[in-house]
Amino acid sequence: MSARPTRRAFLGLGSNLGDRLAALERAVTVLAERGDVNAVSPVYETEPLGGPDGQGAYLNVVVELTTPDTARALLERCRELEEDAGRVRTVRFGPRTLDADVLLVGDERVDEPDLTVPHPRMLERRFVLVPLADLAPDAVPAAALQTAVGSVVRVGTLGGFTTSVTKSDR
Ligand code: A4P
Ligand code: MG
Repeated sequence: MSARPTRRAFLGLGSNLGDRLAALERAVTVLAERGDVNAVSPVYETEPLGGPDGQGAYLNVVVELTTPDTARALLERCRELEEDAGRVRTVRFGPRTLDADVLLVGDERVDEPDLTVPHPRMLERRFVLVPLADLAPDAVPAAALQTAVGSVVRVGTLGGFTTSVTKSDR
């Protein structure tokens, strides 16, 4: 019997309520319990896109996994992370303790009512593309990086999961 093949997958995590850094740290720690976390991007403070006026800035990271999980299984893990963070869904794009999105899962494509992969809005969002490019430059078209919107500022790294990437230091 052979093990299921693993693929490179990327999840986007964001928080703009409460202790934002602690929420991201906790989510990465929970993800890492499965042993398939490969790398975590630097942490970026990012301008909120969409949702009500006046919401606070987000902290965002992208997490890379090498995993046998399907996109659907990863959506389930994202939902568990959001529940663990005590997220209550109110307004679409509204403030949240944790938003966890499935960005890419190898070359898997899903187009279902509750799951679209690659994530349908990722190419428009600098808060996704900049940290994704830190981990996987080949996954980010240069043209998209130029046209994507929203300011992002690198503010640090998550302890214990620092990547060796130095690109965004320049
Ligand atoms: N869903 C479909 N495809 C996916 C996918 N690839 N990954 C469904 C995750 N979820 C996916 O999401 C609604 C439903 O989308 C889920 O139940 C799932 O079945 P939600 O998280 O409940 O609601 P939401 O997040 O308010 O809406 P949505 O459309 O998912 O928004 P996004 O795209 O997640 O954007 N600005 C900054 N700076 N940083 C952020 O992190 N995040 C958002 C949320 C908006 N603005 C932001 C940030
Ligand atoms: Mg979401």
